[in-house]
Amino acid sequence: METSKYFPSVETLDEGYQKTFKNCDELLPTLPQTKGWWFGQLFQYHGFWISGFCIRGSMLNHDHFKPRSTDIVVATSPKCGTTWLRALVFSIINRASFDFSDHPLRKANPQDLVPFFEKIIHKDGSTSFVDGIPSPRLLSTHLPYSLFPTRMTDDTSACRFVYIYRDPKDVFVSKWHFANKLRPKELPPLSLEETFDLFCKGVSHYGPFWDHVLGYWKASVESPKKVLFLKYEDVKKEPLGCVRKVAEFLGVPFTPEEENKEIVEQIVKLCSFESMSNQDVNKLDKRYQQRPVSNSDFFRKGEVGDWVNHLSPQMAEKLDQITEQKLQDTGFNFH
Ligand code: PAP
Repeated sequence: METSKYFPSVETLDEGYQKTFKNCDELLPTLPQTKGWWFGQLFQYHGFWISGFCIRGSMLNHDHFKPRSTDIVVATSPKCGTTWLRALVFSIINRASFDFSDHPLRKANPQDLVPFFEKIIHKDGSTSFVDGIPSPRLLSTHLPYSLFPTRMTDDTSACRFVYIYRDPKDVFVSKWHFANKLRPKELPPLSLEETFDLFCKGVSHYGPFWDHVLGYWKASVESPKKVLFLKYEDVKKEPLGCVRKVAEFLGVPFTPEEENKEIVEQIVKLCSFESMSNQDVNKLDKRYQQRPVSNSDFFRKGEVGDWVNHLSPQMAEKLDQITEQKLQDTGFNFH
């Protein structure tokens, strides 16, 4: 795997970490593999298609991460509103610390304020970086709920997950655009049709999409104090109500004084697509950052229902049918 690019040499790590690295290196070649939509391979790990790097992140989490009761995890399947939810949760939790006119979200992309868990857990080759983040830690993940250790998911642990999902037709379209932006120039663009087939078969980063959503939905039903389950379309329609709901869930409801000062309204405005996509930091191109992805790649249209501009009626019907089949007898309904 791509060890040397990201880590100090494995031999310099503590024995426990070396063991996890070795286990991962031995496991990956035994798993079913396929090409990712942009670069790298995806491996089928516990039913989900995940990169080798993020599988190792998940294994480090299992073996070494020490959760705190104050941890807040922003969880999503990719392209369901990760950037938006990171911004909302960050501004809700830190609302007393910053002035809205000079807010960190005006100077940093949400991924720098709410770091990507399965990536930063490798930083320095051990969990030391993530262990050093002061409480309350805000982390973001695409990992399915079933991949978290019970010490994070059982009722004795107080860490919380805020999850957002979205109409799979819009998710697919957003993911397809993103994949084509990220694909190396020497590769041909991904056609809508071939990518659509992959998505329908569940072969996409952290797919199958439906299994990801269902995992968090079940957890939210079983443990409503641990997992809050939101829908992108609802946040679009009722942003104020959703922000209040998140704040209550996180144990920091808005006070009457804050309501009088219209703090909820200011959070919604600051985190809106219009405001965020117009911040200079979010217009940055990857050539000016040491990243494979530009900040601007996370802002495309931010609309509900853009799928009508891309999918044929047959494609839309097929995705709706898959959704219906996947949800049959689960008690969950996307609408
Ligand atoms: P990630 O999971 O890879 O981090 P994520 O942020 O979920 O990406 O997806 C980007 C999508 O969220 C884009 O959707 P689109 O392609 O349909 O346009 C992006 O435009 C949208 N998005 C980003 N920021 C916001 C926001 N503040 N409000 C609403 N939608 C947003």
